Amino acid sequence: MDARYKSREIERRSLDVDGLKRSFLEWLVYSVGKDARAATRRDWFHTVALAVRDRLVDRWMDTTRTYYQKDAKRVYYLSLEFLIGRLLSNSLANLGITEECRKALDQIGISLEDVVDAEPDAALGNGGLGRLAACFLDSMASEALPGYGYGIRYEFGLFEQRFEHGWQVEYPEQWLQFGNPWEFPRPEVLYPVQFYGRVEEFRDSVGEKAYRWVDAERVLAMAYDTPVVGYGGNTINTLRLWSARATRDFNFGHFNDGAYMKAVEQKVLSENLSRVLYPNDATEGGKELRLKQEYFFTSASLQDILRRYLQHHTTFDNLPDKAAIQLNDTHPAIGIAELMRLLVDQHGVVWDKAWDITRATFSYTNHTLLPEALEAWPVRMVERVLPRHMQIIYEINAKFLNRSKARAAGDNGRLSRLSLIDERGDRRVRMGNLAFLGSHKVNGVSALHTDLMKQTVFADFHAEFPDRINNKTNGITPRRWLHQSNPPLAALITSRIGQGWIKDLPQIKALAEKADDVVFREEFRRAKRKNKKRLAAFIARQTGIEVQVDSLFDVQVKRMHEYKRQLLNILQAIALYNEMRDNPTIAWVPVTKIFAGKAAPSYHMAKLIIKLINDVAKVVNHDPSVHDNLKIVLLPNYNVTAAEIIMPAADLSEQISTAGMEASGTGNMKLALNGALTIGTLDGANVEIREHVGEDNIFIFGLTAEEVNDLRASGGFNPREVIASNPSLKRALDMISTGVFSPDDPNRYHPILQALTDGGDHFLVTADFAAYCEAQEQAMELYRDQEEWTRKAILNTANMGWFSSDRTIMEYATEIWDVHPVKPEHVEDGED
Ligand code: KOT
Repeated sequence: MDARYKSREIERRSLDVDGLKRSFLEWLVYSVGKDARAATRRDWFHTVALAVRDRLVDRWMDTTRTYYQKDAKRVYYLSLEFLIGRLLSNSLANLGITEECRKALDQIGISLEDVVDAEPDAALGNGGLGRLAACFLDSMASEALPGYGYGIRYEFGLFEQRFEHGWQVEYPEQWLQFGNPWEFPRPEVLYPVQFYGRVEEFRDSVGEKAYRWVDAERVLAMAYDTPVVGYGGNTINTLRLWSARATRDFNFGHFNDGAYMKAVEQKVLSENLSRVLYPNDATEGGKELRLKQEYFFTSASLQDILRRYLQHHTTFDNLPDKAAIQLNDTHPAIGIAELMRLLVDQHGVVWDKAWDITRATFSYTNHTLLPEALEAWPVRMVERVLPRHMQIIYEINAKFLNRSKARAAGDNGRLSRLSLIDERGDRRVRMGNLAFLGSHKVNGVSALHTDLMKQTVFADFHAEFPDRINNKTNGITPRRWLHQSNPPLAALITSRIGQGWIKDLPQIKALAEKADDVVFREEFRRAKRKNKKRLAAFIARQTGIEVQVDSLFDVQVKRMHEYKRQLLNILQAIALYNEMRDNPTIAWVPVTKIFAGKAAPSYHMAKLIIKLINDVAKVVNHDPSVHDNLKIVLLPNYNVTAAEIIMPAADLSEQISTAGMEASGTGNMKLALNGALTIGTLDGANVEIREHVGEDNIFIFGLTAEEVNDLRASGGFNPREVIASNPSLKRALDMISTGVFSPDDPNRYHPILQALTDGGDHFLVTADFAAYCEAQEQAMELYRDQEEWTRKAILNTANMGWFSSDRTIMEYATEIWDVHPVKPEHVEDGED
């Protein structure tokens, strides 16, 4: 190798300031093709990202080679969503070169923050489920686990949300518009995925009945790899996302005029498969393209997994010892039928053996009990799109129901509930039942949610397989959600207890004793104040609203959904507004209510709630009689990047879902870790947060899941009576219904009022209103005593160690996957 080339190679890996600086200048000119004077912020982002990427490629390859050479058991996390956000600061922090990079850029006259801010936010997910997948990738790499993420490389991520006249309007999110420096296209990693066609029966070589799928349409799945840097930069795992490509038939065919245009149209249509992320959170659309997306990425991933396995093995007997496949909800559950198809039809494995292998390989995480989110595909659609899979599902079902018949003697209801086919109305395939049956372990995402799974949707399956359901309470990565997003608090913590907490979050417990230290409290408050100033500036930039930094920042950020009850929050805001106007002489605790969240484009009620919040904000924020003691802000386009600014600045964390409806929540964890006090119901992981932070350091209110269940079952709940007996609630609702907030259209909020009254108030907003207001008053009272508030805030941060996704992921690794940490070695050859 020539010496110049070699020295450049070494330079590419240099982690010091000079090496970084030289690299930046070289990348800017030779790859981005710009001169330093002409370079835009975006050019600098691409430059820095490419230079940083150079510094992880070697270790990435070492990691992959080590897994290969050791034939390590891998875990494959199949998820239709990965809500990653930005990667530059994350990569710098995990490689430990943030300060070196900052200095190198300073010397060129560029600010690192500006560069970081030029990165688009990769929003390949809707909310909690997708963000959890991203936290898990970080934790798997940080724990040196051989973990791969598999998903779809959507060209358009979750829509961009803007408000026009207070209404949500959706715009396409074009995150790939200017290229993505983190991804490596792998045009050679290409798998065919089939749709439609029919199944042919034939006799195999030993005269047994066999099946083949013929006359199908084909699409190719092409891989794009993104390195996933673990903390410390030693393990660098892979996120492999599939993009749809038309088959080569198109490229090589020759056509007459008409056929040519048709063929091009066909190409565009088949490549639409990976065009756009479905924007529904916890609702199921039932659209054919969605089913095709699910099968597309699952099939490509399974083909890739088997290809990797076959590099070391000749039979499939050991597949479960070498591969664990985790289904992130039922979206990839068709993979159970697909693995059966690949094993039986393509590799000649006998059915019973294939079934044992399949069940031992798969496990399934359930993320919601909401009936509208449980996937159930029309049988007629599955028959048409995936005819062989429909047969396989029937076969699995027949064998299972036959076996269960004996035990279900006399209970036909039980058998029909266990069936993979819902025979009521148009027949449907129950993907949850398929996922359950085809997995050796099934988990919920918080203790309460797992219990409810056993009692409700999976009660019959639980009776049949009592060891299958287990709990894995969610977690969040402390790297992104404290170390990276909250520099003032991270620095304070490290100054007192060292930096061990970044990798081992339970160490943060050592802060608990400092809650009584007045100096520490002062510093903790100062860190919070800095973050609040940053958020106030962000709010001013995004909305033009000026907020008081020293007001109580009361934060509810999450998808807009009736069960999450943003409505309860805004009703309390109206009640507080009225009290402030009625009692102008009281020294009110100034409050800033901060909301953010997207509504699914077809979810009219959620969109109407957005409009209501914006309408109430307009009235309240301009009313001089409240003396700026109350401000209401609805930030547009909530995403991971916005969350990184909001979470560190919150005083109060709103986790107020109808008990029993939020599977876990993870925003609740991010906020508490950053020192916000929770006001919440006993729902999802709030229950466990209370146990860890202590009941004196959290505001719990409202009906429990059991009470909700009983109240609904009794049929005796009458929201009109509740409203009539609560003057402050009645007044708030009257103001809405008489057009105080919508003078241009007084009837605008009729659907909301209707839902809360004649509609029966399914989400029990009115039932919890009084208890919620009381809890809010307690919070405001406590906030007057800044020393006591800070003490509790510190105790929240100190007691959140258990909620690290490192803990969650190690529980999956030991209790479900049986995968173990593998430390990468510098090895020379091998392949993936
Ligand atoms: C379900 C179907 C389609 C799209 C999204 C979902 C979904 C999302 N189901 N649950 N979630 C959220 O997952 C988070 C991570 O486990 C939970 O914390 C949260 O409570 C769920 O709502």
